[in-house]
Amino acid sequence: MRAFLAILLLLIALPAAGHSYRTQGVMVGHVWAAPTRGSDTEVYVPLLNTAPAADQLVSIIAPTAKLAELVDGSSRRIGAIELPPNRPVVLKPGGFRIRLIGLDKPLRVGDRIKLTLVFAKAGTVAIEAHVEVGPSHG
Ligand SMILES: [Cu+2]
Repeated sequence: MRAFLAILLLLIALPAAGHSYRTQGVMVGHVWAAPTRGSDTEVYVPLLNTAPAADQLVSIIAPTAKLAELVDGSSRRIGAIELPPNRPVVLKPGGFRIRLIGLDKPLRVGDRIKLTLVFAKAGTVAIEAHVEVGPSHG
């Protein structure tokens, strides 16, 4: 519960931090990705569905990768990540997350990656992931 509140407060505070996004019904917090080993990476982000009904993250458009997919905590590809109403869902290392395969160039700390998140109901939102060894905030 404490983590829940912390994340919720963080998401509310994030617009002031200047690196967050909002689409109709979903708030998107600090987006980050690990520097590459090989040509793949993972992308992590807190999401909060502010709509009254459940939604889903269904896909990612990543122009600089051959393949972008959603995976679960066992690294298995999944079709969607559930977003219950008003409950933060944090894509993080070892949990649900985004995997980018076949990047067109190596990612170094400080680089940015443009992505578009596609939600079942909330539509799409263009975002930019910061390449970091760990989240610089959020
Ligand atoms: Cu940020």
